[in-house]
Amino acid sequence: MPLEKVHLFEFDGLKIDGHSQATRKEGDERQEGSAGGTTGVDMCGIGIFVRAAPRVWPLRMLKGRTVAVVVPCYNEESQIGFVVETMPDFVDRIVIVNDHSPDRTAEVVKELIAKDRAKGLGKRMVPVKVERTRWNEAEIVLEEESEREMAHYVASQVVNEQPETDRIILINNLKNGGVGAGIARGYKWCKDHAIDCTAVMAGDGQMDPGELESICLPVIDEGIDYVKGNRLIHRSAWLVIPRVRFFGNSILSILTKLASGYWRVSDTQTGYTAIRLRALQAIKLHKIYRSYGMPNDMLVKLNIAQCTLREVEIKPIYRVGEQSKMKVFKVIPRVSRLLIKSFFIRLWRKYLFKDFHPLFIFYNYAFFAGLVTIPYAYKIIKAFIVGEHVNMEPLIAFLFLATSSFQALIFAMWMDMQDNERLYK
Ligand SMILES: Nc1nc2c(ncn2[C@@H]2O[C@H](COP(=O)(O)OP(=O)(O)OP(=O)(O)O)[C@@H](O)[C@H]2O)c(=O)[nH]1
Ligand SMILES: [Mg+2]
Repeated sequence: MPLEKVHLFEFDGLKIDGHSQATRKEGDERQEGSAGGTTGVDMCGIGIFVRAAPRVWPLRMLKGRTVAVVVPCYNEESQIGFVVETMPDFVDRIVIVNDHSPDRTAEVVKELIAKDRAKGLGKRMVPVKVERTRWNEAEIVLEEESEREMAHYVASQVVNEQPETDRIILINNLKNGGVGAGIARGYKWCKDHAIDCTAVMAGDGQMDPGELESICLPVIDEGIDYVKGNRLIHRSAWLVIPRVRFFGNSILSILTKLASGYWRVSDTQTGYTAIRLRALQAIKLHKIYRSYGMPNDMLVKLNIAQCTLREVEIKPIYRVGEQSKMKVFKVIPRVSRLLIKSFFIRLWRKYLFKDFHPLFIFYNYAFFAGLVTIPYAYKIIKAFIVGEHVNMEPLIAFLFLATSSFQALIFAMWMDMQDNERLYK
């Protein structure tokens, strides 16, 4: 902690700080800090005090933009220290969401906060509020709605005593909400503080901090709305990723292409991402799926909001002391159900209510005709098995419905791909 010389003059027992405000330069870092402790000796009434002034770090930023990293944690007492200590310097805030872990995660993070605070304070960051003017009723309404939505998040509390200046923010959920709920809460903090680029890194140390910059830069430099890592395109993927996870991830990636409309996306299960403020504001954060299907659900929501997407190659990292909490065989059917539902939500919201597109008709006809085909198919197969004569009528109906349904499906997918091409950057 740097020492600052402060001259004190005593007049009738009244001490006056001789460090004149007028001598402070505009933007002087110290203006942001709270008063530090005073040490030293006051000799004979006129003394020289040496006050330990807390150092205030300017915002670190990446190319002049604020960056925060949300870290969801559940029972990560052994890993979180490493994740925080290796966080790149340009990160302005590390928002750790501890999801009611029964282990010492919260205590470990509190120790990290104290240790970090001893190095100096972060520049003040407070929630950004809209000031009412004649023309911004719309922004005010949105801000009020965002405050009301707080009731829909898992109840939580910000633990920091100095949340405005601490670089590490600890949010404790009062009950376990799941990884998606944890990230959503971290996103909310970043949205309220108008962070330009918000990344997500797991608390289990499976993400290389050296890759954070390449994940954040497209958001900052090119204004891409959402950037996600992709481990499956890394040449070591097949060798490093455990087989069950590789196949599970591949199945969910295929379903996510269909559901989300980002047809070129893969490795949908990675959590290493960065999002632009505009995109955080475009989706309802409290509605994000609360468990492991969160990255998939996020892609669907982003697509409906017409957000652009970029994938960046990252390394798969396993066996670094992490303990996965994911039960793959439970997660796959759950996320698959979510994705089927999400597909229809996207279809109706994006291609009927928000903006009409003929692919809405093609998809719906394909499904309708496909359903009507089933009884005819059943009749024909049954007749075939028992050796009965098949009437012409069901045969023609079956052929017509099956072919047109298949053709409509192909057309719909094709149009869907074309329409979404512009969002994949
Ligand atoms: N907030 C919150 N975080 C969780 C929860 N479960 C897991 N996490 C965190 O989410 C991150 C990823 O969880 P993992 O279970 O390792 O899942 P994964 O890394 O996607 O998958 P693996 O390939 O199995 O490691 C870690 O930082 C966990 O601490 C939870 O219930 N709530
Ligand atoms: Mg993990």
